[in-house]
Amino acid sequence: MQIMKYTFQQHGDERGMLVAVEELKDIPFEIKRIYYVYDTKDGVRRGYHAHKSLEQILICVHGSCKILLDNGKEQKEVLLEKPYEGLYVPNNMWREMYDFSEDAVLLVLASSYYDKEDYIRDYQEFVDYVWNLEKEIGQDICEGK
Ligand code: T46
Repeated sequence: MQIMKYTFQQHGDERGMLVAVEELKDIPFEIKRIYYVYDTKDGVRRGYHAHKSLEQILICVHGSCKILLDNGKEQKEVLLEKPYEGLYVPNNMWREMYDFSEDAVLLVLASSYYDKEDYIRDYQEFVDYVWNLEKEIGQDICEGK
C-alpha cells in the first residue's frame, strides 16, 4: 500500500511562515468542505470508518497525531507533525486517528459535502465491500493509492 503525502510549498520570511493549498493544483480534487479536529482528549482514538467516495487531505497544522490507514489487506501508520505536509486519504480506506498531542489541530480538506450515507462504520462490512468491489471490477482498487 502506497502512502501519498504531499509537501506543500512554504513561504517564509522574517515574519514567519505561510502555506497555501489550491484545489486541483496542490491536491488532486476540488475542495467542497473543510473541517478541523482539536482539543482531543488524552488517549482518544477517532475515525473507525471508511468512505465509499470521499477523498481527503489531512494536515496536522499544529501539534502531532498518528493516522492508521487500512485498505482491507494492509495497514500503515503515518505520523503527522508538520504543518506543511498533507496526507492523502482516498476512498475505500479505513482510517483511525490517535496519539493526538494536547495542542494538536487536525485540518481536513474534503472532496464532498458531509454525507452520512458515504460512511462505512463497521470494519467487516468495509472488508466485504472492498473485496466485492475488486471482484466486480477485476482489479486491486487500492493499487497505487
Ligand atoms: C474522517 C475523519 C478524518 C458534521 O456535522 N459535519 C462534518 O463535516 C463532519 C466531518 C462531522 N460532522 C459531525 C458528525 C458527528 O456528530 O461531527 C461529529 C463528529 O464526527 P465523526 O464522529 O465522524 O468524527 P471523526 O473524527 O471520527 O471522523 C472525521 C470525519 O467524519 C471523517 O470523514 O475521515 O474525521
